[in-house]
Amino acid sequence: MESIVQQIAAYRQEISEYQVDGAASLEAYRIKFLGTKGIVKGLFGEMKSVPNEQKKDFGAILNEFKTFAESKYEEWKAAISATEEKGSSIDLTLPGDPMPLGSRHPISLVRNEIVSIFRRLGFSVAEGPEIEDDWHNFTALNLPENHPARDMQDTFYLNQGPDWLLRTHTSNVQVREMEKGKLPIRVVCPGRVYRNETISARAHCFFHQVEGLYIDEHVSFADLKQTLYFFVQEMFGKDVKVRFRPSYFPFTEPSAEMDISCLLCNGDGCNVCKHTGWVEILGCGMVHPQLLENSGIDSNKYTGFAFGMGIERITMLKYQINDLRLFSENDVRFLRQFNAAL
Ligand code: 2NL
Repeated sequence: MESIVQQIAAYRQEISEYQVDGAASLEAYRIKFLGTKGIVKGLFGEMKSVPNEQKKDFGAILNEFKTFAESKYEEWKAAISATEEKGSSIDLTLPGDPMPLGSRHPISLVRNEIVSIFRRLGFSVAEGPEIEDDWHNFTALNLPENHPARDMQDTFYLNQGPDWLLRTHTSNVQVREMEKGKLPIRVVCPGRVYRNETISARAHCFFHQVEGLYIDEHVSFADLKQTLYFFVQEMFGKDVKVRFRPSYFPFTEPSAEMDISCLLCNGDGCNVCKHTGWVEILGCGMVHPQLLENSGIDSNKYTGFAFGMGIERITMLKYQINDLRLFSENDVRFLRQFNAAL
């Protein structure tokens, strides 16, 4: 009997050190110790070989061991079912946590709208560098050496030297298109431009433009007018009226500015149109022959028109925004007011 009692003590030690980490190891434990051919059953079988006077003491030791082995089993089983219950308590049918969604910036919305109108007319989109050299920003565009736009006061020059600057318009992209020498050209060029201005409600050191360029044989001022008239009708509605006023740009000849009838007062006169009934929305003209020649295009064979508009200006008209600074302050109370679509 001594040796069996020692054996039980060893089993007790084994159970104390037993690692149960899930249903499989728990079942292995049950089979080994509590199963019909298990250790506890086996020990009870030893009862018959124990002398009668020791049976009572042995029976007590055995019962105590059996209770220990069974209570361990119940303990582990409860722990496992508790973790399983926790797992299955996740309700997979509950709606998920909402993902915070931003909204598109009004400048992006209006730029996309402008670009998509011109795409429908067969224009494609071209982009180019914001850091530009003097040739592509000024010289190729017929801006003479002494032109005020070239002044340090108006243009951001880079420390690298007088040849490098932040573009003052997106015309640099169109110059690069012309230099590629592939004709006809029909592009719109959206992008950010920079001017050295004191920041106020009406001016900023950077803003956004869409410029357009169409060069082919027989392109006329009538094409220019009809293209821009179509654009205005798509952008502002069929009831909007347009008018062209003569103007001057070094890169176009003849040049014009286009007004639309005021959207706010319908032409009757208000603050936005300064009581004229008209608001200016873009500049345009026939590409100056010198520009074509600068890029190696035969100006006797080809003609073209070009235009440029400020996206901020169009956005302010469309959404009745009265301060340019709102576009770059990133105040979510302002930005949230615009549709996330598009
Ligand atoms: C305005 C006026 C304009 C252009 C931009 C242009 C570009 C090339 C050739 C000829 Cl490469 N013209 N661009 C022409 C007329 C007016 O912009 O008021 N923009 C905000």
